[in-house]
Amino acid sequence: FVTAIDHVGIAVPDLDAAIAFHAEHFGLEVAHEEVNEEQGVREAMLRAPGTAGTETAIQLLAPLRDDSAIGKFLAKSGPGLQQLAYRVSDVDAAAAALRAQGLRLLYDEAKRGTSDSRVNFVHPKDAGGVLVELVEPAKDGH
Ligand code: CMX
Repeated sequence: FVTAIDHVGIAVPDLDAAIAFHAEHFGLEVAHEEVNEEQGVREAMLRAPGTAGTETAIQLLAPLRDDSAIGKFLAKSGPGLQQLAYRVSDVDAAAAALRAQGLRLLYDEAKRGTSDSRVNFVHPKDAGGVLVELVEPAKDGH
């Protein structure tokens, strides 16, 4: 059910500084930026220049609050890779299939992710130490 590697997420303390770093050293461009209050993040999706928009993105995640997932990750592990996100066509079906295989999903119901996508997560302890996000893009292709 995985159709692509959607993005790799990096926890950062300062979003603007991280955007500038990735532009200066790697030439990555900001394709999208938003605040997700429920997830407690300010985030940006970065892409290589000239790519159409469906290639794997780098997601920079900065905490809005210390008690958010990213705030806690930074306090415990410091800045760095926080998640790997697979694109799926149906997040509910993907979550159900993984649950049936005995993996723990973080949410009973999918939540809102970047650009009105629907997301769920596999617990990192059930996925080889990697927080795996499942992303079903919004139907209107946001
Ligand atoms: N990657 C790998 N391991 C991780 C991890 C991560 N991102 N986050 C936590 N862990 C590990 C911890 O180190 C801990 O390991 P030990 O028990 O060996 O010390 C274990 O998982 C459990 O951690 P915890 O402290 O009990 O749980 P947390 O309160 O840190 O929560 C998690 C962990 C995954 C449940 C939480 O980060 C979460 O709900 N994540 C999903 C939401 C999210 O990441 N939102 C931000 C991004 C939003 C977006 O992508 O749009």
